[in-house]
Amino acid sequence: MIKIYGDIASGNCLKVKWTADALRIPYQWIAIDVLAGDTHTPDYVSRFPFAQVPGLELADGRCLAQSNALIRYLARDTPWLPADPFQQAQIDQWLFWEQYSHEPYIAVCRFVMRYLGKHANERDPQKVERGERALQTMERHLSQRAYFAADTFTIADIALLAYTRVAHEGGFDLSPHAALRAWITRCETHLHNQGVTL
Ligand SMILES: N[C@@H](CCC(=O)N[C@@H](CS)C(=O)NCC(=O)O)C(=O)O
Repeated sequence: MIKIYGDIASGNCLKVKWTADALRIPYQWIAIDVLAGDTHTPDYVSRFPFAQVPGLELADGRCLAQSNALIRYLARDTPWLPADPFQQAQIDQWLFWEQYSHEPYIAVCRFVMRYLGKHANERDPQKVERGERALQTMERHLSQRAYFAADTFTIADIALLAYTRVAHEGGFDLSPHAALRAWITRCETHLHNQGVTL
């Protein structure tokens, strides 16, 4: 059986958990406490060189890191990652964008407020501005479509849902973004129907 190393408070880890749960992939969850420094032990770093969660260990001991690489691996040969190369590239463009232009702002502002206990005013203004810009990009895209990279739900939606649905915990107001809010509900319903507990 595969092992997923994760911290349940982390959206990056939840992406992997939701994917495995929805696709009925059996796994053992190894709880890692990021704030306690569990990702920096020699044993953990020997498996996962970036010293971060999530991590995936296959039954034969091979290890893989980076949330979007993990969901891409788990969703292979399923409708969540269609075989068509161009469709895969369309999914990939959102996976890369999520890690470079969304997660570093939306997730980091949430971390600062929820885990460091800071007030919204204490967030880095540049991160706030970039986070707002990311939400606007999503709203613009979703005003024409139901899902990010295809007519149906794919791993691009999983990757973007994890932190967007809790963006308010980082001080972001989703009320002006009607298409984005409708997409969140659509994705949550879809995952719920697949048996995922969010
Ligand atoms: N690009 C990585 C980011 C992973 C990441 O930032 N993980 C955080 C928790 S959400 C972590 O492990 N932080 C601990 C640390 O950096 O020491 C991914 O997508 O997996």
